[in-house]
Amino acid sequence: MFENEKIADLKKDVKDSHSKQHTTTDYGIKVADLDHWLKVVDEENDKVGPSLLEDQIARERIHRFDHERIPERVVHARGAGAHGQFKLYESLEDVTTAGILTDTSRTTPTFVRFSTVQGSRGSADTVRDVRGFATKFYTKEGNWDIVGNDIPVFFIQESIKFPDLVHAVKPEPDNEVPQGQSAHNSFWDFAYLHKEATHMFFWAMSDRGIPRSYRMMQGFGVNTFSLINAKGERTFCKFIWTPELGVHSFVWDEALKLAGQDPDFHRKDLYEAIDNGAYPKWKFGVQLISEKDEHNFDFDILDSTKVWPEEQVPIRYVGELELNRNVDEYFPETEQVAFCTSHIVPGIDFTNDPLLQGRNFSYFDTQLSRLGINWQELPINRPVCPVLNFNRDGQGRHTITKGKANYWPNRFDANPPTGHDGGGFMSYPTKETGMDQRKLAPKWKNYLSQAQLFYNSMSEIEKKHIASALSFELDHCDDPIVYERLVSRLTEIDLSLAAAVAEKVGAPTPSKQAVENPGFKSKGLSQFDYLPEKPTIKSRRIAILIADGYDAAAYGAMKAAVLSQSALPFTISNKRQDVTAADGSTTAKPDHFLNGQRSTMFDAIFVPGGEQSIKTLMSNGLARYYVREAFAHLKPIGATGEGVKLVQAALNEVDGVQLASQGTSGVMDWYGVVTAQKPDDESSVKSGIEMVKEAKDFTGKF
Ligand code: HDE
Repeated sequence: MFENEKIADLKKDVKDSHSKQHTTTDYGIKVADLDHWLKVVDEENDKVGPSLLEDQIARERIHRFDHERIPERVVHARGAGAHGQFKLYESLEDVTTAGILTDTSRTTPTFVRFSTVQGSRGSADTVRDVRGFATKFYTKEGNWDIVGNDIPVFFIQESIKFPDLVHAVKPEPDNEVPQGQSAHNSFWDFAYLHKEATHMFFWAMSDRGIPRSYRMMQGFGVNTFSLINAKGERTFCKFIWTPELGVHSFVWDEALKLAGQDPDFHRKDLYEAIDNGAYPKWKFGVQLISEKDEHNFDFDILDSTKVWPEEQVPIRYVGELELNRNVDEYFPETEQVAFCTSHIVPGIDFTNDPLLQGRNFSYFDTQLSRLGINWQELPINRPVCPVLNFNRDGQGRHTITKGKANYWPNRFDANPPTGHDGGGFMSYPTKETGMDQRKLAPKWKNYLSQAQLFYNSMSEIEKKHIASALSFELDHCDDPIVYERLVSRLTEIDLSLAAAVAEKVGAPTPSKQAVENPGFKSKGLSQFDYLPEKPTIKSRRIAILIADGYDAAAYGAMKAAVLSQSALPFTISNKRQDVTAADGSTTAKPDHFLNGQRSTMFDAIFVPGGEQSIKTLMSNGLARYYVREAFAHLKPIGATGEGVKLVQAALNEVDGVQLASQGTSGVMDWYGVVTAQKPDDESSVKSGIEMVKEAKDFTGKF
């Protein structure tokens, strides 16, 4: 288990629920009985009388229990968190004095919480939504929070609109439907009425909205921050996380099914990977614009609905984040962790980004209703550096500060501020001009160019997925004004997309591109620009399908091969009782039976031979469906010996699939399908990436 200063700090509060120490009340007396309320009992006459209010032990238990819940987060209620560490490998001292960004010898403890936005705390993980990516760095100079998302832009430019946005995307007010998704009238009504939301809804409708894993998505600070160097110069900055494993997504059918089959899929995926030592890693990058170049762009660099195209502002990767330790208990750590965009350390500062300024107010404020005024004293939130201030009292105060100096200045000269040169936080002195007005400057009216840029930069399959996602969402809108107007918005981006969506959702087919799309593209927008540097199956889940009479040699060899690549093999059978191999002497203990964990929960499938095993599986509709469904979800499928027959039988059932080479050679010419009937058969598998890029859409056919 990984240790660092923050873990050591938390350990002061960690108790062991498995300890053999006797139970006590909350005020410390040992408890003799925890099964019965104190009552009048007449044993002689076998009669139970009234329960006594006097029982302070029972009362305390019920009191305590009655108040266990706190308000869930108003957005991002559902999440999963883990501890880790941040290492800097290149100093940014040219642009900042922040210790965490200049001292390459440091390892900074961190806590990260990933989340969905719309759903409540008990909603499903795999819904189509934006994902939160909030990082707390426990630095030597105090806590620094980057409260980001997996999408680099936001729906709105002004924070005053945030309550409307959230009301519109959350379940509708009359019937509280739907849960965890934007597929309803209110959201798309809002989206149409806010042209600036177009860019972000394209991201949310792309495959980025349904990530395969929290470990396989990027993170973005979204807002524009300032970095301040030793000379007092300011550089504008955006923060970016890029995952070592690459950016990967589900296909929509898979995500939909998983929401029912395993609503905790992402939460478990993160926990399982860390538990297995497959620590997720991200490179940390910055995009930098010097103060003098602020106005040299055709968009405002403080506008959160815009990316800074990499061709104009390259990403400089300077550090690495690793998550290497699961929480001990969810509530005190993942639920009580509280982030604030206003938590910055010296060397970092804010900007006039209006969304950031609104956020700087909102996060502290919301922690008050969730956690109370002393929320920064909670173990997960308290810094690892010394904290001393003039705070006193308030609900849930933990800190005990002795002495009389609870005000400044004081006659003891106690706890003085550092002054200008003592390392204390100094705000960057900005010269402001202008009038108090409720408006933005003209440049901010450029709403659509980057939505076009994003769409133009997608590969063909990503474009198809956007069309399917929009069709799904608008099909859930039953008010024609909503889906018809939204289709008209799409004509401002791409006419063929608008026409394809119109057909599916029942809007009139549009005939004219409403706004010219000059066809510009940019790198770093398509997911295919973020493939892992080294191809890897590390931490991927692989299902091996067997039944009684399986080929033990092939089964054992594949299991060993999978483990050697740090991937996770799971044995799936028609039962969970032991399965006996063809040789009669070996047995395997299945991890699940076919219905317990469906193909959706795995990244690939392998079917070893064994005559009897395959006979059993071939006659089982669910086993054939397992293979078919995995194929439709573009997953690699491997088979050896008689196992090939199961794959052939299953895929023969897919409408429109003609197997190129059945029977003799045993090698199927299908993307992602590798089979070998004899050990020396040649296999011709296309890489997973080619497979996805060239994929045909089989989801409607299996
Ligand atoms: Fe948030 N957001 N937000 N948000 N946000 C919250 O704070 C808010 C925005 C983000 O895991 C709340 O502690 C306003 C952008 C994440 O605990 C609240 C505006 C981005 C999380 C809040 C925004 C985010 C939150 C609710 C518009 C991406 C979860 C609970 C001006 C950069 C953090 C809480 C966690 C949570 C306000 C816009 C990301 C209400 C007013 C842009 C990842 O304070």
